[in-house]
Amino acid sequence: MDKFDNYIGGQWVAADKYVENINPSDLSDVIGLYASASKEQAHEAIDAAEKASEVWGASTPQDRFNALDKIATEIFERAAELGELLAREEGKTQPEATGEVMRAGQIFKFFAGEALRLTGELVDSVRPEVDVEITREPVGVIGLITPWNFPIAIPAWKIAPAIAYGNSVVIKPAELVSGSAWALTEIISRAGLPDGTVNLVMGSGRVVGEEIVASEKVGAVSFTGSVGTGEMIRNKVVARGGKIQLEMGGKNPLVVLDDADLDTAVNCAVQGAFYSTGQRCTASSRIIVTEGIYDRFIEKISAETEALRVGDARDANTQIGPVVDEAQFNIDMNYVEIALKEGAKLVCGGTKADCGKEGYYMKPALFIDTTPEMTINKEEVFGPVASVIKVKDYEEALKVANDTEFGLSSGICTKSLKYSRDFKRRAKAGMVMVNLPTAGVDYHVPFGGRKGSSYGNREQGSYAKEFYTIVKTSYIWAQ
Ligand code: UN1
Repeated sequence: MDKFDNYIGGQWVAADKYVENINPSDLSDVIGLYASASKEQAHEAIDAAEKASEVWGASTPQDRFNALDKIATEIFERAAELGELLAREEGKTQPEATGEVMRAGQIFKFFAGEALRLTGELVDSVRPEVDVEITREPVGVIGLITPWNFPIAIPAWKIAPAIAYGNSVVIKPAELVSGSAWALTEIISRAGLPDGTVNLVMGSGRVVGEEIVASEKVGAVSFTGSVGTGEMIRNKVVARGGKIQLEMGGKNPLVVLDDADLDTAVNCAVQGAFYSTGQRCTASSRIIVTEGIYDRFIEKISAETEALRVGDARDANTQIGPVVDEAQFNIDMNYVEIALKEGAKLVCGGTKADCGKEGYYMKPALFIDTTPEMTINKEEVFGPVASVIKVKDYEEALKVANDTEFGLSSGICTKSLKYSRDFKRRAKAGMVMVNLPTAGVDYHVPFGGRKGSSYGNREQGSYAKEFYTIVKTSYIWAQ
């Protein structure tokens, strides 16, 4: 069995412990043994990053462009192979996985360009003969803690801006998907960065994550994951004066109005709710439908959900891959039970699917006759489970859409310019989608939410520099 080590200070370093990376489509398939770092290794990585930040922080925009561009080029060249690895370890379908790899490449290309475009400002002082310069500097060492549902794109959208703006990085990927992070790091290791600029420390949150969060040497922490962990991290990092950026859950509404194109609306709902097995913080988990289209909508979405082909992530016929692991599978099933107990009507799915091999296969679950107060409409499931809420009109739909602790992505299907414009303005979310699924975002524009979904600066696009740089104001008297 192949063993995969951590990458610290420009060296591959063995660990005392390794964990199996198991394919959720076929539990007999072990992808490899991946290092599980000790606290000491996490420390070494932070020290290496601190040392490297002096060197890389002084690099030129050309150095930064060259490294990022080289990484992107190799990601594109190896997209099919990396996509297969991703599908195998995480369970999203091969086209989704390859698409995600391409997204990672595009992100590195985008930030290669951004490295060349970092500008400052020159302002006249209020005092005579004095100029004021506003410039951006690297933060120093950035700690990155990434989730299992986007094993390569999320590491990419945190690593790429970090190094484009001259920082060094310690990344701890989710243990379930170490393979993609390891492969990305291996590509990065050949990009000409100074030793220690990017360090990979695979391992548990309790060991590695805690060291990153606690270390005074880590100037900023960017985290994507659950609300509970995010809030704990925020409290610790803020208490020691560090910068923090959190992307957490969602309970994203998709509003369908009477005048919506039925095919578009059903397509948005099915894609948004069930693709990537519903394991996206941008998933459309609350489908809010006005009464004039309700019956036609339910008939069509039920038929389409029922027809979705669940199977092995790497089988070309599969539309919905397995749930990522046993723990998540049990969580999903538990939510199905709770919804049934609270009186929601299950119109399809919600049971284990038999796909001929041992894996965490679940038939996408669609509930109707649900009310906004039900648990299923309050808590994030993070699985192939969606619920429909019937409302009278647009105003009620908007009220229900905003009635949530989260605020990441909010969608509406309508042909009305009036309602789409109003929704865009009044939706309490970081992102609004009109006639598009709530999930599936571009790579060159800001990403993030409000309320319980996000905290701190936006990720991605040129807005990423707010988090990955520090502003300096210099006063110069031409004496
Ligand atoms: C997308 O919908 O394209 O963890 C991206 C997540 C998000 C990314 C969603 N941070 O699901």
